[in-house]
Amino acid sequence: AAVLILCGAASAQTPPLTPDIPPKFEWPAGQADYIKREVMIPMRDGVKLYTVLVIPTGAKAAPMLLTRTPYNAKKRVERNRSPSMLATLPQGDEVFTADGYIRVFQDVRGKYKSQGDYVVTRPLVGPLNGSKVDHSTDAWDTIDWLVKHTPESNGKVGMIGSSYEGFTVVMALINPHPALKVAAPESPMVDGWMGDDWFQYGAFRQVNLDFFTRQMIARGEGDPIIRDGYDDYEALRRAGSAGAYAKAAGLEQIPWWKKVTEHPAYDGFWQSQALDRILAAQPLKVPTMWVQGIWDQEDMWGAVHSYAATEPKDGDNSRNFLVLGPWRHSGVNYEGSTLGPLKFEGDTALQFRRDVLKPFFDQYLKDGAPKAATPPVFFYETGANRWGRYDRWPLACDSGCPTAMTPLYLEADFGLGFQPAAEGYDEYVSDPAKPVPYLPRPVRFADGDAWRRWLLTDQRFVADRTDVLVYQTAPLGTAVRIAGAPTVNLYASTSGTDSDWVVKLIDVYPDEVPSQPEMGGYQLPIGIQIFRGRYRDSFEKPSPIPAGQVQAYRFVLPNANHVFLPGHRIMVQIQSTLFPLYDRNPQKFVDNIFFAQPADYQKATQRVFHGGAQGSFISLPVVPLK
Ligand code: PG9
Repeated sequence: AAVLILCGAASAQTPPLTPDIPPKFEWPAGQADYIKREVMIPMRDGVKLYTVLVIPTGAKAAPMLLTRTPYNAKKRVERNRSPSMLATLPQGDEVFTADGYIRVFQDVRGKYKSQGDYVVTRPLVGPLNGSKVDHSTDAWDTIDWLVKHTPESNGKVGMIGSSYEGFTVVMALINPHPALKVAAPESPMVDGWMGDDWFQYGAFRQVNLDFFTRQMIARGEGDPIIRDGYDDYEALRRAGSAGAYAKAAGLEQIPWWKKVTEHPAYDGFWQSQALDRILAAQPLKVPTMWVQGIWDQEDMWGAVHSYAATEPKDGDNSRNFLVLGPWRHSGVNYEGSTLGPLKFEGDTALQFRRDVLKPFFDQYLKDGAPKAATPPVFFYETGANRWGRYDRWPLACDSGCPTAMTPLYLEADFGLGFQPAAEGYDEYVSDPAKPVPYLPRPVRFADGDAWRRWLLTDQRFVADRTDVLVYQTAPLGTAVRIAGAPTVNLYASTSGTDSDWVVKLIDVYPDEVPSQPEMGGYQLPIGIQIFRGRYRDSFEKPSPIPAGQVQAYRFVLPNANHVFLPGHRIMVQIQSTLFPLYDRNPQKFVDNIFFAQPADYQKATQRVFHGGAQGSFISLPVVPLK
């Protein structure tokens, strides 16, 4: 009987060599709580843009939330493959998804499933764009189509997005469609030369080199640059100039690379694309919340400068709002209870999205929603670890603010203080062959975690280098609060004819921090800025630095709302390289640094002056403690 049973079982079994890939597989039709509608929306020039709407089942008179992206709309609505709308949409959308919003993502023209040509941050119709279409018209045409073809909606649209997606939000604010009721550009790319993505005050951001190939060698997802070594510091140092590295990597085939290298200075190409300048010239029609991370490692310029540009036209504080949270780039859309070594009071990103952003959007998008109690400025107070609500920003500045700036002087013997110092200088040799790294080596651009927290790196890893000057106060007896943009007033000379200057404002923790022992002595950057010296008199027309002559360099550090607590010290570090994040200045004036030759790179003796009429100081936006 046993034998019979075995034979019977064997005949019903799947033969062992049956191919394991079935000719056809169908997922069970689950009970999704949403429908996905994929459409091709026609633009005014006939080009159709791929758009995906995620609509809650049974939605009626629902508001629409639109993001226009170069990063694959289809993937943006597939965080998980799930019948749950909450699981399928991005984490940051949770507050909207849970409340019945229709979510819309669209591929910008030329990327992924959209038709047309891709032009990186395509300029507005005008001198740089002879066509009839740009992101402003594409947003207009999209919104027009959405309100006419989405019966589940109430005909009201909000736009949101970070970084490049934030740029497309800003573009939609220029001549906006009347159905665009509210907007939140998050870390928007606004001025690619001054401080967003491509350059910072003229220093080129090599960290973006992979973006060229990832984004521009294919309509879909491209690949990063091929590496011939583990350490990007070494690879880029060996290559020499950014141009030499890019040439070896094949980037000369990419028109955007050529455009960037043809415009190393702040000429008309960059000036006419700077969206904060364009916004300043027209009234803001749509209520807009400008959002940014305090330690945003990619787009430190866009949100605060756009807010500042539009604020004069918003006398009654009804349209222009500013938010800065303790986040990395785009961190607003993720979990925000820690950043690097810092721990906050709860999930600051969720607090913002739930308590400020969502009621703000509801007010303009949901029929009959109450007016939100939106603070004109919502800015996390680092150090004190709490949110601050303000009527204006900044609270201290050179003119027109409630409080004037306070000079913090570099002193002899590497001191730093609020009293003018004795005259003198300190010097170091900056050697392009041994540039100061921005992260402990090995440096790998592909290391996303390191990149996301680099702006909070403990600066002790370079503080003892002979090419880094370090000035600090005594431990503070009372807290010092700053609320605005610290401004560097550097008086320095170089033995070369060109030079970069990197200035860091740092909060030095006490030697012992019992609640978090690893923070003992930590040198926490509050702001780091690089300035390319050839632009000291004109961003548009660079000029050689006269060797050995003291020059004034004035530039702005990122906005801060920070409390240096009692027992902490304020520190300033000065150096001339920040590598390989930024390309190296050869320290000899050449026509175009992108193409500097190996022989152009030379050591230079740098002198930083303190005291007297040419004494360096930082203008600090010190404000009274609450
Ligand atoms: N910071 C990225 C970027 C924006 C615009 C141009 C190039 C890069 C981004 O995160 O989208």
